[in-house]
Amino acid sequence: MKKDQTLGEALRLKGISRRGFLKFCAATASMMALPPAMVPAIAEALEKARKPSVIWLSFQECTGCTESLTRSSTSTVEELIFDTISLDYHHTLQAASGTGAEDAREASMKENRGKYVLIVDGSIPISNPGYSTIAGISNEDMLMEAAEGAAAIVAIGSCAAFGGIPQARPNPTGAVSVSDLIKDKPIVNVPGCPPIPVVITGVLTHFLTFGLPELDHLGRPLAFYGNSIHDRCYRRPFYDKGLFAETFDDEGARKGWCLYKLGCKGPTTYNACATTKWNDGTSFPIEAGHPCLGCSEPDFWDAGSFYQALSTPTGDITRNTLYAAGAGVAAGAAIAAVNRKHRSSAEKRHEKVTIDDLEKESKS
Ligand code: FSX
Repeated sequence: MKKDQTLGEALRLKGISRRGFLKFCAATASMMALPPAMVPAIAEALEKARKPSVIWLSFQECTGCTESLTRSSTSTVEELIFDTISLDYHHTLQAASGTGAEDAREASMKENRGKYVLIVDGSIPISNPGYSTIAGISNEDMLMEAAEGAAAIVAIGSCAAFGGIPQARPNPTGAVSVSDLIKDKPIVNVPGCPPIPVVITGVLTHFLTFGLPELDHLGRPLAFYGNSIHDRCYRRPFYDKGLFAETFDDEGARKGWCLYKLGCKGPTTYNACATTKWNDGTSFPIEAGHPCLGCSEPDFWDAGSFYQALSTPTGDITRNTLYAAGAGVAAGAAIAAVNRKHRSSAEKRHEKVTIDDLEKESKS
């Protein structure tokens, strides 16, 4: 894609049909919790968008976030849109290495000053600058320099968003999150260990079309983190009826009952796993029979045993009190009420619109 080419032009050159494009816009609207009436506006904004420069820095992490993004089994319009950003620096994906790669980063920061999107994955060690360096530059120095000229920062993964596993007790490197260090730039947190690929591309798409998305109190886009896993879980009716698996091989487990008593953190975890799922919408951990670990919440690694039922879960006091009083139908209903307050516009994601409607609308 040429620098001055719009995204619409680039997608047409790649052979994406108008129908395929509108289908993607409809899915994007639904994913971003925007009403169907916004689809033509998304299509128009994407048509005209020019590729932004993106600088991606990886610090203390396992590369799971990049693996998540690149492990899509089929070629999708989301991937093509991701192709059409200018990924000017990503030390796992770039072809350049050594001084060539660092020169490209410096040149891109200079050329796109004030306009580039900075994506960060991994936490930043501040106990000793030598714990993690790239090209001899400490993670902290590289972050501060790159953040200064960025239009916005996206902290991908729980490590960048909240400190993640590197920050788990005893936190030997003094790991901190991006927002612990940067206070004067818009930061979007996209936690998860790793985050869902379509959530990463959804956030970038939102930025391309309408700028920064609406965020929750932890800086997460409400469109993806506005509901708890529990609220959208297909096993939820069993919870409401008090039907629980007690072990991994009992009758309840075989019948697909609720995993709450096996330690599921779904009630206190906000993410889109139960709706977007993983591996191109194939499944998610709870569907595979494993409790949610709560990986998109702060301190998930230290929050308690993964296999012990929540009794005093993290989260607001109302939920803690309810769980202390015992789980059941009444608690489930009350938790749902608490969660509803958290949701805001995310409710609108399930409104439906057909592709034929959109084609008609775009022609009129
Ligand atoms: Fe952390 Fe990501 Fe977990 Fe790993 O980059 S969120 S350890 S999946 O790789 O940062």
